[in-house]
Amino acid sequence: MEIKKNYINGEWVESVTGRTRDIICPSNEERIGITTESSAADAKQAILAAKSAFYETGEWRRTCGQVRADYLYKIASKIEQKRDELAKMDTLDNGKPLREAQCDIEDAVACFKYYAGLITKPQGGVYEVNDGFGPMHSYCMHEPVGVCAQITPWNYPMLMSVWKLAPALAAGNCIVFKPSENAPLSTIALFEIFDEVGLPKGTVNLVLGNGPEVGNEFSESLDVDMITFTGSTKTGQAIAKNAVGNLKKVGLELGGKSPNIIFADADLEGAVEWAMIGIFFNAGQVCSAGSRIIIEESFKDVFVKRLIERANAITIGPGMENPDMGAIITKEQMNKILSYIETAKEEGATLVCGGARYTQGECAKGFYIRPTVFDQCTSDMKIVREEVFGPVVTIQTFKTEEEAIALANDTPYGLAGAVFSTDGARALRVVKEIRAGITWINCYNPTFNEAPWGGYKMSGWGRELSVHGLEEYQEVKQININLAPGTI
Ligand code: TXE
Repeated sequence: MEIKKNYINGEWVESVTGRTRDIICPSNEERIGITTESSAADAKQAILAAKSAFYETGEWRRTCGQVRADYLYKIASKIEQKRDELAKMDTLDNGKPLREAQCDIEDAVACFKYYAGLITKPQGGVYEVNDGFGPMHSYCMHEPVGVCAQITPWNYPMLMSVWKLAPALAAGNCIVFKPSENAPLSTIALFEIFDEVGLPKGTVNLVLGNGPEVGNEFSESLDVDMITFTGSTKTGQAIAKNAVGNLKKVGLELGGKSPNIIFADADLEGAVEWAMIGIFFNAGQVCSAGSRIIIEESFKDVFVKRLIERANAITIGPGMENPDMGAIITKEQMNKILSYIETAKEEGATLVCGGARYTQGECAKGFYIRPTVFDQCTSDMKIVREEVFGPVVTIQTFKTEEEAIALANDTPYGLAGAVFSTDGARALRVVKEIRAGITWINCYNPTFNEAPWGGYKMSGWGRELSVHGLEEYQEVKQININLAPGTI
């Protein structure tokens, strides 16, 4: 099996450590790849390559927006050409159903195209300044931040990489990138595409390895101007602390414990189907997962009965066979989810569905968990307070609108939330009160390249996607010109 290498300054290179890492398929525990395993020294080399490309050569940042857009369109079309291969890679690496991986690849193509289009549109502005200094012309322009370090998780291997790389490249930055060591294969293939389209040397650099070695070097380095990260809140906090050395810009997309509020006047079938998408899609390994169902008391019994019927009907299996739900990323994550389930039982939550590892048939190998529902939950329980990141949902009830809002906001997180009701004014009123960055009414989880993605509170800093996602990777410079006669 070929050892996949780092990509530094336009060359594929092995880590100085000589170490390697086996990449394991969570669906059957088989080895599907080998990567080089890097250290801080490799990360340093990549950072120096990006620094030199940005500050010395400056080729990428000096290209006009249209030229960068042309590169981004070429990248999008190469991804499109390799769509089947890339989708299969994500399915094997992550365990998700093939159909979902195919959607991820389509979204990745659309994301590159979106930022290619956006970077050719007007940015900046002209200001009407006071004339205390004589006649002046004042305007501002957007510039790239510089060397951007980017670190991604394993739940959407290709898509999370693209959400970061597309806007950062569009803005003209040079990049050092570390994908999750648990699912790096499609990102390596993406860097092969970058190589094929001929991005200037040092513009994009890939370092394969773990968080404590490579990730730490990225966040601590005084040569990195910005770090963006998607992953756990705990690691996000560590990154923010490490980043203070040179006060680099920090973008964080972290965990969540998002409320899904359901009123008694909601459409039953619709609310159940969306609630299922909210928590069982990608086996619940979604930062925005609707992991807390908060339902009007009078509607609970009928809703929970239907939810259990539908959850029990979910097919589970290897992603390549396109089941409803695939595997959990690693044995560690699976055990972590199982331990949350045990704690919930001990704390008095009522298990009404699932609650165990799934080992039937082909699933005897691999890491599978049955869709799990806990009823009779209270806000003080660990299962309600902490991110499980698996197919586990809690049920709490309310009698009044105010109570629903209070329960929804009783969390340190603020990533997402939803309201289900056929009373439009009420749905709008309640969604306005949810302290979260991403909200839905009568649906759960639809995501758009055009709309900003990110959290309040402990769910992070900054936004990805949309025009806001581009601006995260830009500095704003004001330029004031003296218009006094004879000065220019
Ligand atoms: O996350 P980590 P893990 C949450 C979810 C999950 C938990 C643990 O609750 O159960 O995190 O998952 C890199 N400096 N989310 O352990 O450690 C690491 O190599 C710099 C939510 O996988 O945060 C990987 O590339 N980087 C989430 C990335 O951080 C470090 C998605 C994510 O790993 C580092 C994934 C360090 N010190 C997990 N330590 C979401 N928001 O979608 C690790 N990393």
